[in-house]
Parts: sequence; structure tokens; C-alpha cells
Amino acid sequence: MTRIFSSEWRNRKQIECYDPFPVHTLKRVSRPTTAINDHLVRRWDQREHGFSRAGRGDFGPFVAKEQPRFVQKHPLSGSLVTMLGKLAYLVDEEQRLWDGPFANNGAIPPMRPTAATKAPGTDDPHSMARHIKETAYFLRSDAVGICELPPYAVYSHSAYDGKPVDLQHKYAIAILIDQDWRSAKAFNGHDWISNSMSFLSYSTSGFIACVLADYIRSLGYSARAHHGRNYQVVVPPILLWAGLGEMSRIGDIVLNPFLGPRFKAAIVTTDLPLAVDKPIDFGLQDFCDKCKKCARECPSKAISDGGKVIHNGYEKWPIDVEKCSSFRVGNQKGAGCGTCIKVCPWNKPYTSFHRMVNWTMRKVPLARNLAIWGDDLMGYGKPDPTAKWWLDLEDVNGVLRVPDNTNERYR
Ligand code: B12
Ligand code: SF4
Ligand code: SF4
Repeated sequence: MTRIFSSEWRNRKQIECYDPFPVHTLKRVSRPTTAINDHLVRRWDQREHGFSRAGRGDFGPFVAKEQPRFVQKHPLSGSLVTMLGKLAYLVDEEQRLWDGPFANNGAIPPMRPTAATKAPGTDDPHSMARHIKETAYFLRSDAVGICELPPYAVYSHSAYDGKPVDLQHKYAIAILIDQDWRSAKAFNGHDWISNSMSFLSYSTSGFIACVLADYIRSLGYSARAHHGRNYQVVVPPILLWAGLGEMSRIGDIVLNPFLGPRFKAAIVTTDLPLAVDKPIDFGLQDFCDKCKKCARECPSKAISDGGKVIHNGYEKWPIDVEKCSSFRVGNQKGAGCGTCIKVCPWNKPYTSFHRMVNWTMRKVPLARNLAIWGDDLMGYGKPDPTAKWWLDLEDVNGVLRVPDNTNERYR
């Protein structure tokens, strides 16, 4: 859907606007709409995030037991995560070899080092920002933004080897990949396709990030890819500063005005001088304040319907990490969960009608209550079985079988 719109838009605006979405119509602001005390935000230890904690048993033995199979248990998400695993050590020229599941064992040829000489014509930050974005779109990104890398977005310690993270790059390029509108329309949020949607975006954005980082190194500048199997950064604050969205009630995630919450992201950090984007304000803080649909529909009740809190030096809607992690990892009647993505009124296709509603939601505060009410009335957020294309299958001890149960919602 994005691609169709992309060529349509390019033809209409000639090449002057190269982004697939009309990002030039967004209101740009000097700081994100989330209050941030830059001096108080501390770097996070990657070993303390929800999946690390689930794996080491903080959320009980059942969740810990399910952690290694929760993506692999459906054959399609299993294929996607296997491919992403191959990209795990292709993120930089060092091609780190960790112990454990992502170790290379010499099977994959080395990445190219940073070229000793800078390529001609690569020293103007404005033309290079445009070039890098166009390159990312050529590689099939759905949205791209650039910011200076906030120091607090860099993990203090790595979950892979426990070592302190030292990442000195000045810039971050964020690459978004849609989790797929058609699947988002068909699924109920926590049936058997959710992890495949996540890992479609993880593996595609990871591939693009690895290619882009390698390309930037060949131009003579240091660069590193960060993706779903090898991060040194926390992604959402980068998306925020790169003008790709605002923090949402869902809690931990940034919502894009054109893709809604229906995407995953990969990052390239680099020393290549780049002109940066500014944060955006499309009225989401007001919208989420009123809407609360994700909180109502979350199957684990992890999302708050209350007000924002101060967390680690910035303001956000809180989430219950244990409930969400345990539900996604331990889901026995499906594979993962993305119900909050599914039900959000910003999760829409980019048709003329939805473009018009989208414009109204962004520009006319008084129309927001109507949009929220209308979203329920029109039945958005319900699964559409006629669009279902995947097979409900579960790998049990190496044998694929039809699952005993599937989460039923709105059926
Ligand atoms: C672990 C993890 C989870 C865990 C646990 C999160 C946790 N807090 O521990 C759980 C299971 C909850 C989870 C769920 C989901 N996740 Co998740 N998750 C991650 C992961 C791998 C690590 C995040 C982390 O280290 N958190 C630990 C600390 C840092 O958490 P925190 O202090 O509460 O900070 C959170 C936010 O406040 C924000 N943040 C961090 N620092 C700062 C600083 C400032 C100033 C601000 C404003 C915000 C901010 O980012 C953190 C995200 O967890 C990231 C990938 C990444 N490297 O960022 C994806 C990621 C955040 N998840 C993502 C998504 C989409 C989801 C889901 C929607 C699942 C799905 N089906 O796609 C749900 C949504 C849950 C929710 N209600 O928000 C996307 C979000 C993209 C976006 N739109 O912003 C990411 C970036 C993955 C990706 N590569 O795209 N996730
Ligand atoms: S991913 Fe599922 S369990 Fe987690 S917050 Fe979203 S709806 Fe709730
Ligand atoms: S469902 Fe509503 S409250 Fe939740 S993130 Fe989307 S707009 Fe905000």
C-alpha cells in the first residue's frame, strides 16, 4: 500500500518530495512533545529489559521455558527470526563473535572495513542526508528519519556479552518497516501471525540497516547497524528525536502519523555528517489522553488508562512490563501479541478516505472525540477473517501441528 502511494506521490510532487508520506506537512518542533529532562535520563542496562528478564526467570519458570521457542513455534516467524539471526554479527566491521546462539563460527564472510579514504562529494550534510534517505527508500524503507544520537539511547551494558557499551557515533538514522496493513486488518492481535508481523519488520529493517551501514563504511565513515538481533541502542528515543512520531499511551512505543504504531525499526549509527530532522507534533498527546482504546483492549491489561508518570527523567504513559512480556512470550493460543497495534485508530491503510480522516485527527482537536467514537462505530479493530492468509500452525517438539487453541476475539 505504501509503495503504491509512494509512486503516486512522487509523480504528483515531482522529485521535490522524496519521502513516501507527506512529512513536509507535519508540524516540526524544537523538542519532542514528551517532557524530557536531558540531565536526568540515565542509560539503561540491556540485561534489565523485559525479554532479558523473562529469559532469566524473573516472570516465573513457565515464561522462562517458553522464551526460547516463542518466536520459533510458528514456522513463518521461525524462518524470519532465523534469517535475522544470520544478520546478528553483520552489524559492524568487527563482526563480533559472541558465544551463544548468534556465534558466527566462521560461516559468514567478513564485512568490509571503513574505507581509508573518504569518497568524493560526501562532505555536505544536507545533500548526504537526502542521499542516505533516498538510499534507504531505494532499499524499501517505509519511513526514514535522522537525528543526533541522544547519549541516553545507548545501552550502558550489552545483554549479549555483559560488557559496557562504548558507542561514540554522533548521528542515528532510523529505518521504519510496516508490519503489514493487510495482516493487521485480518488478525485479532494475539493469534498465530503476530510474531511473523513483528519479524517481517525486524528482518527487513535489519537487512536495510546492515546494507546501509556497510555502504556508509565504504564511503569512508564509521557506521554500525542496530536491529532486532543486535542492538547497542534503545530505539524509541531515537525515533522521537528523528521526527518519526510521538510517544503513545501504548507506553514504550512511538506512534507514526502515517503508519500508526504498526511498524518496527532498525537504526544505523554513524560519523557521516548529516543534516538532522526535527521532532514532530501531530496532536497525539491530546489524542491518546482521550482515546484509551489500547488500554481497553490489551489482553494482559498491561496498558494504563490513567495519566502519565515520570520515569527515568522523562514523562510517559506507564506500562506493566511483566504483564506484557509474560503474555507475549507465554501466549499459548497464539504467537506473540500486537493487539495494541491492531486496535489503535491510527492503524489504517493509506487510502484517500483515511488520508482525509488522518488529516482531520492531526489538525482539528475538536474532531478527535468524533474520530475515536467513529472508529468503534465503524468496527475498526475487529479482525477481518476474509483477509486471513496465513496457516495456524504450531511447532511442538519439531513437528508442525494445528494448534489446540486460538485466541478468539470479537468472534
Ligand atoms: C524489551 C522490549 C519489549 C518488552 C519489554 C520492554 C521493557 N520496558 O523492558 C515488551 C515485551 C514489553 C515489549 C513489547 C512491545 N514492543 Co518492544 N521492545 C523491546 C526492546 C527489544 C528493548 C527495549 C528496552 O531495552 N527497554 C528497557 C528500558 C529502556 O525501558 P524503559 O526505560 O521503560 O524505556 C522504554 C520507553 O520509555 C522508551 N525510552 C527509553 N529511553 C527513553 C528516553 C526518552 C527520553 C524517551 C522519551 C523514551 C525512552 O524506550 C523503551 C522501550 O522499551 C525494543 C528494541 C530497542 N532496542 O529499543 C523493542 C521495541 C521498543 N518494541 C517495539 C514494539 C513495536 C513492541 C510491541 C508493540 C510489540 C509488537 N507486537 O510489535 C509491544 C508494545 C508494548 C507496549 N505496551 O509498549 C518497537 C517499538 C517501535 C516504536 N514504534 O517505537 C521496538 C523499538 C522494537 C523495534 N526494533 O522496532 N517490548
Ligand atoms: S503487545 Fe499485547 S500484551 Fe503487550 S501491551 Fe500490546 S496489547 Fe498488551
Ligand atoms: S489506541 Fe488510542 S490511546 Fe492507544 S496509542 Fe492509539 S491513539 Fe493512543
